[in-house]
Amino acid sequence: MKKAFITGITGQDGAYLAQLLLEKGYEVHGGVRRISQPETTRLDILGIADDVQLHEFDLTEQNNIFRVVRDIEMDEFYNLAAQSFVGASWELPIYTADVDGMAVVRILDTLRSVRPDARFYQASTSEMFGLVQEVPQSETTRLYPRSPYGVAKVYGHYITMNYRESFGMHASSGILFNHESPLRGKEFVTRKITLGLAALARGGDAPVELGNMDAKRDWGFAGDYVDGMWRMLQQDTADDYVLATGTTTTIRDFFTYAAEEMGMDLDWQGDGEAETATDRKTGKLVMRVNPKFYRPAEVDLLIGDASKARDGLGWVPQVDVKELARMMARSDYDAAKS
Ligand code: NAP
Ligand code: F7E
Repeated sequence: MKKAFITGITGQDGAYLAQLLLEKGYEVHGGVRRISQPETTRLDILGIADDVQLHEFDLTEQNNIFRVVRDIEMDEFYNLAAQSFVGASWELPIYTADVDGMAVVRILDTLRSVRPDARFYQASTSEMFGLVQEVPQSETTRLYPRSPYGVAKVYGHYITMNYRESFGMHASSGILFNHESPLRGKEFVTRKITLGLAALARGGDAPVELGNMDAKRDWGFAGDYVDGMWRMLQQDTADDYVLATGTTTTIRDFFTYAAEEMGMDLDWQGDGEAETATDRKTGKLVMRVNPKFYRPAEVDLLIGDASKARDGLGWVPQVDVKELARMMARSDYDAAKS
């Protein structure tokens, strides 16, 4: 039986990855931060909280990393934990640099000393492309991060590559474009939209307040993406791979797809800060712009070229953006019933 350790097991990807590895017969261990009220909601929703072994773990503590690497004879180490909210990274730049950047070398260096044969996965991100230098973006596109989050992740990405090249470690980075699900954190734009629309469809009257409606993202389903992570670590040779759908969509269009699932018929008016959407059927205002959600620097366009993952890993995403929006809106609507 293979053993895996997942940092960030209580997060969106951590929960889906744990589920996938359990299905494959792994013994699954995960790191959880010590907080006053342990939070395993996503593991509970997937029905796997009792099937994984949880360890107190914070990426800022070198001793935590050392102890789990020493005590768990893991075959695979997935580093999914992060301060993952781009918007917060301008308020927490130093913390973000530590957790999303420096912590990666803490893990790699510990693995190098204690468990050099363990395979390592680093959660790199399309945010590293930032002000994109090429369309679509692939593994060879020049990086130009636009947030403290993106900058920290660039360090994590390059140090992973460096330990692979310097010490022959089996260390891979997945450059993952946005991936979402009903388990997505509530502050990310897709989930914020589907939660807000579900509340409106259930009789609420608070419009969803959003920032930049013109940003474009390449959105896929998180369940597909964790399968890609696992595939990377099954290769004989470690490498870096983009995972993406190859389709890009504005925030406005994602909103429209989710609203359609709620039976709404939107009337879009105005632009910039004056943009609104009203449901023609009920006359309710369902979206207005609030500039407080604008970012100091924006990533305007992301669209990935995942042909290396398709050809090398046999990885093909199964869920398109419309289906994703419908899945998330339906899930939030059903949950709002109870
Ligand atoms: P998420 O839902 O925000 O989960 C992040 C996890 O990291 C949570 O379990 C969180 O624990 C944990 N964590 C945060 N700070 C920590 C610390 N100091 N020590 C230990 N654990 C800590 O993120 P996600 O969407 O699953 O993303 C997984 C990874 O992929 C992240 O590294 C993210 O940056 C990266 N990524 C995500 C996407 C995407 O679209 N989802 C795309 C590319 C890359 P708590 O539950 O205690 O907060
Ligand atoms: O923003 C715009 C916002 O916060 C997407 C993380 O998983 O994916 C995620 O980062 C876009 C941006 O995700 C609101 O300005 C408009 O252009 O959902 P998001 P993100 O920043 O793309 C990458 C790949 C990661 O690696 C990250 O960890 O939506 N937007 N209005 C808004 N965004 C939010 N959050 N809230 C709004 O009201």
